[in-house]
Amino acid sequence: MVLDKLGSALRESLRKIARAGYIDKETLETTVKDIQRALLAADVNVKLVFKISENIKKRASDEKPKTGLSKREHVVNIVYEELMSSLAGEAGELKLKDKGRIMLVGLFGAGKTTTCAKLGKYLHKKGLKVSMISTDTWRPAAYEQLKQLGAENNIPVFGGGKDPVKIIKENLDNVKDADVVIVDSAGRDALTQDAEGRSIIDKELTEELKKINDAFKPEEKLLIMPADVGQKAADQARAFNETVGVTGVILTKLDSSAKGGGALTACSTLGVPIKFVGTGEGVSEFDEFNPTKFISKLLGMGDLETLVKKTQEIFDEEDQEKAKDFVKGKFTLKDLYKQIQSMKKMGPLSKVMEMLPMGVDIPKDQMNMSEDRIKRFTTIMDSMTKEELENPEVLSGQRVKRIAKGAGASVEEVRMLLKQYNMTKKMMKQMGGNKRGMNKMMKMLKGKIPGM
Ligand SMILES: Nc1nc2c(ncn2[C@@H]2O[C@H](COP(=O)(O)OP(=O)(O)OP(=O)(O)O)[C@@H](O)[C@H]2O)c(=O)[nH]1
Ligand SMILES: [Mg+2]
Repeated sequence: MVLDKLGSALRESLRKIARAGYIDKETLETTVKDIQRALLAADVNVKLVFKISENIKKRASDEKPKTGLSKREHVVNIVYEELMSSLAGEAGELKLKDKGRIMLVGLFGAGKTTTCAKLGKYLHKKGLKVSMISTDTWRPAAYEQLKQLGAENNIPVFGGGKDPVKIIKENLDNVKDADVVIVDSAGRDALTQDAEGRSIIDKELTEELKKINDAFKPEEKLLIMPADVGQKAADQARAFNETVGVTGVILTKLDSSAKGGGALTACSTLGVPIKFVGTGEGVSEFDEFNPTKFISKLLGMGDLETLVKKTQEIFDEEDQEKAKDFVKGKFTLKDLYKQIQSMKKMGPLSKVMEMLPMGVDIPKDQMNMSEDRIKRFTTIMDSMTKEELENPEVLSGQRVKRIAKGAGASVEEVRMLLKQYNMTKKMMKQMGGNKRGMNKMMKMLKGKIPGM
């Protein structure tokens, strides 16, 4: 993913600073060059890259470290601040009235329909009553696509017909009880050009969006843009803004593009707030965009808040106690079993790990527990006794054989599970040993989870 590449390159340059005994001019030059290279590879505008590097160099040599900060921390902090101000833009929250209305706009395949469902689910989870209307009469089966996504997430979807404005008008009554209504609109292939060579939206779509805007009167008009549009993001934002007055952007496909820096900086330069980001095809792969968190994560400073929030949503009270033991490395196979189930809900383990602070380096292959393997492990654990689950130490060779037989698995597989268990335990202990990160995490957990 874009941010993987950019992130690891940036983290590597910061690590170099951290390793350097003393920061001289040469170290600074090399670091700035590394950062430049990373930003350019992520499609960040050349001029902006130049500005960022000049600022870092100038500030690092002119400014004195703040009290309590070492020279190294000072430089890391400057890098962070410079990236924050030029890369991340404003934090964007939804600004909705009592009866919130949101309209999604964007070009073909940008991810409007998927995002409609993602946003619907996000608001639904906040306890709001959500309804969706599909006004896309352009793409065949657009209404059915949204209806299906809605049904999977218990959100009513309305639509059907040939005239978008009529669809809105006919369904206003159906959605009158909803707290928030989201409209999914039609797209077009690409921007066209006007007589002066400016990129504009196709005339027909312009008319259509304007009419929907007038009939629906949404407070939020969100432009859905895939991260891989790169520098063209600026044109898109301007063109849609001229048509309906864009109030924010949802950047999609941040998982699959190597060039997300272009779209990010374009929004930041234009001052259009990015409100959410899409990070996968799944309906849950959707996050609020918070610049501080975003840049912290990119630089490997750990996105603890998000992790805590996700953890909170998933663990019930009993599990919260367990979670405390879990991160201390104190847990049995039974807990692993439970954790595996919870992790499945949280998303891939690798994503969870990305949110942890820098310094917890876990080899990628240790995280990649595939769905299949999780299923196999679950079956194996199902054929263990309560005693064995609670005290894995009692597992003798003979017991392992019995379990394998009971689960229709090989002895190898059972051993693999035990290895995974020991590895996870060790990993958690290591994390517990990473005092700074851990303390920070526990502190945050204490504040957020009752009883901790
Ligand atoms: N990897 C990834 N894929 C996404 C994301 N968001 C959407 N997609 C995929 O992008 C494709 C297009 O998504 P849609 O939601 O149909 O796009 P749309 O803007 O409604 O497209 P039209 O209705 O044709 O204009 C689908 O295959 C989605 O699964 C994302 O955040 N990450
Ligand atoms: Mg669509």
